Amino acid sequence: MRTNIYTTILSNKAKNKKMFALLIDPEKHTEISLRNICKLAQENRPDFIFIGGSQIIGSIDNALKIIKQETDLPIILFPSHFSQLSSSVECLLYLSLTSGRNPKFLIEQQISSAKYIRQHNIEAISTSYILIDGGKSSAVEQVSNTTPYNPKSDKELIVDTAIASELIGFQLIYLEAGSGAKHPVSKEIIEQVTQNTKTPIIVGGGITNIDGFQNALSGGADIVVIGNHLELFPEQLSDFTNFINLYNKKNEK
Ligand code: 1GP
Repeated sequence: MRTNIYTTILSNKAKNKKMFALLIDPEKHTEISLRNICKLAQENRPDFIFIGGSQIIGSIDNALKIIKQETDLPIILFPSHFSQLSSSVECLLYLSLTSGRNPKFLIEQQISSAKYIRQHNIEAISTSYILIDGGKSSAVEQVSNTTPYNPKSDKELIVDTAIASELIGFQLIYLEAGSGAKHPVSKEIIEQVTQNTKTPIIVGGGITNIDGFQNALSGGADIVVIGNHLELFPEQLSDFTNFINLYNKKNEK
């Protein structure tokens, strides 16, 4: 194992240190804008760079090379499809779409990629990926052909899915409102999940301001992911990193 990012996540959670992941979708960048966001990341130091996107066709190796030239931050592949796997990746979220009932995204893709992950010694962090309707049809929904959970009528189901994920042994639970969601996952849902589980929780989708960021953190998210908003306004990265640093100073054990 070249890296052990999961150990870092667990030790941060034990200290109540919240984490922030900048999501980079290489398809949405030119080389110049990719270098720019990575330089900002290197200066402002979110905890992780997630790399992923639903429209990626072909190899992510070039984007990875650029990211690694500009920053030494840990990079985690957040694949929408396991064909995006690359031997240049050191860690990935090994996602199962547990809100959906499509075997392809529950276990089949994982089986197809298992040997490759083993052979290339990639750290795979098993992640229960729970898609919650964010008010806009998401790419995940379309690609996986599954229905997201309803944030109002499926609250119990969301919590039960999170508990089941923990019982099964998933290492992370990702509460996802979908890329560019109109409504991020509510604080109430995050609270209900975190009150019923001990597994580290990732929250993402549709977070565009400090209020949304704070809601996710105070609801109990361990890692908050922002993609779209920082693609549009990369200069705001420091607002989020400054905020989480202060938040952690006040709350860290
Ligand atoms: C999407 O959770 C991530 O899969 C982040 O979403 O791009 O809306 O921030 P945004």
